[in-house]
Amino acid sequence: MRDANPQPVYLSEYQSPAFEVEDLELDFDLAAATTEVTTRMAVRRNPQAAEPGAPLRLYGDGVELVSLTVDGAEPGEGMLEEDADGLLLHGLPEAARLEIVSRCHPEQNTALEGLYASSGNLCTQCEPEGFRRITFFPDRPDVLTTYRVRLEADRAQYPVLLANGNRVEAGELDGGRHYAVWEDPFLKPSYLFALVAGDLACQRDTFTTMSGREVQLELYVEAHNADRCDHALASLKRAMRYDEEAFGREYDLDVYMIVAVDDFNMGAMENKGLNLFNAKYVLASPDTATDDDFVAIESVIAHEYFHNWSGNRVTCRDWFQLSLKEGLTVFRDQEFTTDCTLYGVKRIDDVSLLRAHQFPEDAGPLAHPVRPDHYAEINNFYTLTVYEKGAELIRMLRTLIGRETFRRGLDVYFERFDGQAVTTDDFVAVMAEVSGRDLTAFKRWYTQAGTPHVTAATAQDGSTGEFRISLGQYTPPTPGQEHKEPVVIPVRVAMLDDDGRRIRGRLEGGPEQDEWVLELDRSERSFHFDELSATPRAVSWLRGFSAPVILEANQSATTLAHLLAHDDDAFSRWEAAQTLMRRAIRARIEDDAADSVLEAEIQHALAALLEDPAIEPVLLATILQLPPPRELAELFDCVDPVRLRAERDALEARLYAPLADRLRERQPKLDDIDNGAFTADAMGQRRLRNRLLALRVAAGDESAVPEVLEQYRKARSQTMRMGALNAINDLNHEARALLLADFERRYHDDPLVLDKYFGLQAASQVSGGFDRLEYLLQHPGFRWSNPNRVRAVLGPFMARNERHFHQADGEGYHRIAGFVEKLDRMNPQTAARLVQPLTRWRKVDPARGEQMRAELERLAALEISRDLRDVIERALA
Ligand code: 0A1
Ligand code: ZN
Repeated sequence: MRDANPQPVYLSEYQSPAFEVEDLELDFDLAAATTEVTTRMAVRRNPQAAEPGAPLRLYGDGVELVSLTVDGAEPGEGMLEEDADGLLLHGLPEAARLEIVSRCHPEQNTALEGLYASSGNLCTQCEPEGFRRITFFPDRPDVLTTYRVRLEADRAQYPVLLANGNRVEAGELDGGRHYAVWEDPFLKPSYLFALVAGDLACQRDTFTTMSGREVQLELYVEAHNADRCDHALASLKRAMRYDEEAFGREYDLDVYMIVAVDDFNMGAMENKGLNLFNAKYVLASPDTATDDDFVAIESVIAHEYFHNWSGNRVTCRDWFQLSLKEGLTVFRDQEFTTDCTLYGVKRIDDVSLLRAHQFPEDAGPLAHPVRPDHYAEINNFYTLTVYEKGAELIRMLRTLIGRETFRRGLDVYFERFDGQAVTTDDFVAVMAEVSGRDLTAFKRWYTQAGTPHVTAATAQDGSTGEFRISLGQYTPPTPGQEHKEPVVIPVRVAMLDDDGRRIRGRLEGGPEQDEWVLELDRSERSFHFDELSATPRAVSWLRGFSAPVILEANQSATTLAHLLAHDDDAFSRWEAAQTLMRRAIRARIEDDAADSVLEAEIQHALAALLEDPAIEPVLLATILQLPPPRELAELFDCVDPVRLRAERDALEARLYAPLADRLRERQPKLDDIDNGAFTADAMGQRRLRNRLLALRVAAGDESAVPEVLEQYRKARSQTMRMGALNAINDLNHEARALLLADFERRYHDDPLVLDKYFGLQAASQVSGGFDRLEYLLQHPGFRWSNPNRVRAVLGPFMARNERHFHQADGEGYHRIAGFVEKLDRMNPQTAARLVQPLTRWRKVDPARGEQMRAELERLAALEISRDLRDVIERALA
C-alpha cells in the first residue's frame, strides 16, 4: 500500500521515463469480487532518459501480483523489487516483453479510483493515478501507447462490455460468459483508459463530421433513465459542431460513447472515446432538472468532448501541467456556452464562481499557482485555480495577442504537439511565436499564486484636455511565496459621457478608438489619452472582466449608478451594482451603522433598473442579486460569518422592501414562461421570475407567500418548483414545511431530484438545523458511499447554512469533522474536499477560528488518508 506520509513531488525533479511502452494488451477477467488482469507490454529504453540503465518503474497501488515474466521467463535474482509505490525492474535489456498477472477487488473499492462497482455495474476512473490500482504499469501521463483490451465477463450480469476505441471482436463463451475486444489506435496515457461492464440501455444518435464521416453516438444509462437522455445527446451534437466551427477540431474515432454512473467522485471524465459521467451531468427532463442543471449538463458534455483535442490528442507531460488541458478546456467550454446557448450572463456567472470560490482559495492556506511546483497528493490539485483561473489565463492571452492570432496559435499548438505530452511553457511558446510577442513576463501568471490587486485612478488636465489613467498592481504573499513580481494585466477600458455613450479618443497618439486594452506590465503605469470626444463622466473598468484581479477604483456612488444605468458591457453594469452593495455591507460591518445615503442611492438605481424596459430579463435578475456571503467575506481580514450573513440579508430586506410593488409588477407570468423551452429568452424569464419572487419574500412582502404556494402547485417544470422552494427556504412558515414534505414524497425514489431536497433542508436557516441534518443522514435515500448524496447534504450545510455550520459553540465544526473522519475511511478524495471549509479558520473571528483549528488538529492526530493529511497539514502550517 502506498505511503500515507509521502515525500512531496517537485516539478524541478522531473525526469523523462526510463522506458517507452511500445504497445499494450490488457485482458480482463471481470467479476465484482475479484478481477484478474493480464497485462502484456513491449518496453524499450527511452533514448532521452536521463539515467542510462535505470530500472523500469511499474506503479501499483493495492494490486496483488500473481505472476510476472520478462521475455517469457521469471525475473532473475535481484531483478524484481517491490516497494511502497509498486514494482521496480532492474537490469532490463534494451527492449523486452513483459507479462504480468494481477488481481484487484472492485466491490471493495469505495474510493472510486481504479476499477470499482457502482449500482451493480463495473467501471473505472484512472485520472490522475487510478490506473495503478488496476494493474502494474508506468502510470504517468508522458508514457503514451496503443491499447488492445479484451473484456470477459458473465453475460447475464454484464451484457454490455465497453472500452476505448473501436470494438473489433465479440463473442459468446461457455458457462454463460462472453467477451469483447477493443482497440484504440490513438496513443494515449494510462489516465485516459476506461472500461465499463454492466446492464445498461443505449440511446443512439449519429453525427456527420465536417469531412463527411459518420460517427455513432452512444449514451449508456440504466434502463429506467432512458427517457432523460435527449438533452445530453443534443448537447453533444452541438458541442461537436461547435468545435469544428469555432476551433476547426474534428472528431477522430467512429464511435463516441458516454456512460452515466451513479457513484462518481467528480463531474465527468474524458477517457478516449468512452467518457464516464456522474449521472447528475447526463440525466435531465424538464420535470426533474432545472434550467441551471440543463446549462451545467450542456457545459460538462462539451467540456469532456473538447478534451478530445485539448487533453487527449495533446496531453500533459506531468501533473504539474494539469492546467494545460484543464484551463484550456474550461476556456473552450465557456466560449461554447456563451456562443451557443446565448446565455446572456454566462460571463457574469463565471466571474461570480471565480470570486466566490477561486479568490478565497488563492487567498487562503491552500493557495497554489496555476502550475504548481510541488505537491504531496495530486488528487488535491483538481482545483478552481487550475481550472477556472487557468481558463482566465487563456482568455488574457487571447486578449493580449488578438482573437485571430490566438486562433492561429491554437491550430499550430494542436498540429505540432499531436500525439505528444507537453507543458504549459510549450503552449505559451506557440502563442509567443505566432504573435511575435515576448510572453516571458506573462508566464508569471502560471507560477505565482494569489490574486493581484489593481489600483486605478484618473486625472484630467483642464488646460490641455489630456486625460490620464494611472494603474498600479500588488499581489499579497501566499504560502511559500512571500515576494511577488508584477504580472501582465490586460485592463479593458472605455469612457462614458453624460448620456452614457462611449467617448472616442486616442491613446498615446494611437488610432481613434472607443475602447482600449491597457497593458499593466509593471508595478505602476500611466496612460495618456488625447482628443477625447467628450469629458468622461465614468470610466468603465476591466470590461468583460478582462483579468482575474481585484480592482480598487474608488468610484463615487453616482459614477457607479451611471455605469449601472448606461454601460453597454453587461459585466460592467453588474459590477457597478455589486460594488455599491459591497460598499453598503462594508459600512454596516466596519462602522456598525448603515450608510443610509448610500443605501438610498442604491435603491434609487435599482428602482430605475426595474423600470428600464430595455434591459434583458436575465441580466436584470442577475444584477438584482446581492453578492454571496462567501464572496463578501473576502472584504475582511476576518469576520463573524453569522453576522455577515445576517447583515447581508438585512441589507437585502432594507433595499427591496420599498420596491416590493415594482418587483411584483416586473414578474413575468408563470403561464407565459413555464413552457419547457430551453432557449436563452425562456430561461432568462424564468430566472427573473424566481429571483423577484425570492426578493419579495426576503423583503417581507407577505403577499408573495401565497404566490410561492401557487407557483409550486402549478409548476410544470423543476425550474419553477425549485424557484418556489428556494424563495421560502429560509422562512419559518408552515408553507415551507408543506411544500418540502410534498417534494420529498414526490421524489423519494429519484436520487438526483431527492438531492435537491437534501440541499434545501441542509441549507435552511430555519432553526433546528442539526435535527434536520440528522434526519437527512438517516434518510432511506442517503448513502455515505455515494459522493452526490454526501455533497448534496454537507455541501449546502457548510456553504449556505451559516447559522448552524458556524454556530458559536462549535457544534457545526465538530459534526463536520466527525463526518470527514468517517468518510475518509471510504473515500479519501471526497473527504479531502469536504474538509476544505474548515481550512478557512483564519478568515473567521478568532473564537470560531480556534474551534475550527482544533477540529483540524484532532483529525491530524488520527490515522487518516494521504489526501486528507495533505489538505490538513497545509491548512495548519
Ligand atoms: N479530467 C476530468 C476531471 C476529473 C479528474 C479527476 C477525476 O477523478 C479523480 C475524475 C475527473 C475533467 O476535467 O472533466
Ligand atoms: Zn477537464
